[in-house]
Amino acid sequence: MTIENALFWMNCIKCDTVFKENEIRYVCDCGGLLDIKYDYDRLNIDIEQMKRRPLKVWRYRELMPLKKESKIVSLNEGGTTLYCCENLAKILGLKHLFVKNEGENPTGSFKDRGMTLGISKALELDKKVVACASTGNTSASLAAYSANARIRCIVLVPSAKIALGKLAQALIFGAKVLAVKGNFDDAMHIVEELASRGMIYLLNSINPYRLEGQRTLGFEIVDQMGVSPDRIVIPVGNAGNVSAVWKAMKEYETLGVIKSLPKMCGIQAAGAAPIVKMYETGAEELVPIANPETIATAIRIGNPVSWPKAIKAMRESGGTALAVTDQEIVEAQKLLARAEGIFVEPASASSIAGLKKLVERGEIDSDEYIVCITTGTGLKDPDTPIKSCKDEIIQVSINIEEITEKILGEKHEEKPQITVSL
Ligand code: AN7
Repeated sequence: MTIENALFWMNCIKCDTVFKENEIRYVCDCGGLLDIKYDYDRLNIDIEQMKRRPLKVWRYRELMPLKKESKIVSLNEGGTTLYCCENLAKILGLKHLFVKNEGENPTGSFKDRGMTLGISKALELDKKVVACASTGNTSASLAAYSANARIRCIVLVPSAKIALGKLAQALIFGAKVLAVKGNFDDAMHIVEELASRGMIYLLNSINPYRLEGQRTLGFEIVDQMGVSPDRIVIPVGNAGNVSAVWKAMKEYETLGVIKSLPKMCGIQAAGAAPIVKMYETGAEELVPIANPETIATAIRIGNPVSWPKAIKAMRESGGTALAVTDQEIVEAQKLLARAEGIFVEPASASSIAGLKKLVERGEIDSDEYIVCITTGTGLKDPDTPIKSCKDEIIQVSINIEEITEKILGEKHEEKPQITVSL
């Protein structure tokens, strides 16, 4: 179904009901999630012209569901590096491995891609108060874009399990920070209720506009590589991002930009892996995990709202869903840092840990072109690396002999050794 004379509209993924683009709603009456659909014929999309613009989120503005360019709130997001990781590829026995490092975004995570559009849309819809529940990065990003847009921002975060750098960002950007005595899922439930009472404009990824901004991550990967990769490995928490990237790939196929599609591989932490469970059992409904637990606090989520879109992405693409343990995450964080010089947070390292596991299971062909998405910078959450590397600190006195001995002594290695159990 379409809406007459509209360039874009909202569409229920479950029952196909359509809603006008400016209707304030996050789900259909049937409970289904919403997607943004476009009338591509009327959008006048000129891919070659887009490609002449700088690699940034707003390079794709004809494919962004915003009517007024004057409403754009941008901190110069997108255009992150796609690293060709030859060292890591060699260690894992692969030939073509890339890392798309989303930690390079303005507030240090991929969330900025969604927030630039989400906040612009909030202004276009004349919303004055925005809010989200967050494990950290969403709150940091929403707070920054709200500050720039000069609108009120409320964030609900789990009181105990949030990386300090993320909390610091939400605070310094002037958001009203509510530390909920509960986990992310409890906070999410509350903001959904506040939204249904009309108190706030909700900018979690259940808001389809936010995901439309995030899907530029997929467009960028293709524009940087010139083709679609064979496989995209991506961390999964609330399950919005894997859905957004898959949507981008299918749209690029529809628009004739790519001929093949990647397999989408979603990685969850073992203590918070309800989508993996669903994938493994072939279930049609998600069974939430009551007390999710993982060192990767960003993806410590037991009841991800976008699961119907995410499971579709993995199943439709012929991909997979995989769980990795905290230990595997910590090792992968170290491995990526030491092999390539890229420092990512634990949740992001889960994509590397997941790839390693897929290789070990023989599920990957060494010729494949693989992109791992590292979703956020490691700098916001120094606790984990400090703990995992603390035994490597060498305590010394202010004594040149002692220091010389330590440098040249038994501990000396010609170059750092990367240990992998392959
Ligand atoms: C670094 O900030 O959910 O599957 O509230 O911060 O789209 O949820 C963060 C999620 C992966 C998972 N990597 O993405 C939040 C939040 C990092 C993240 C994810 C998050 P989704």
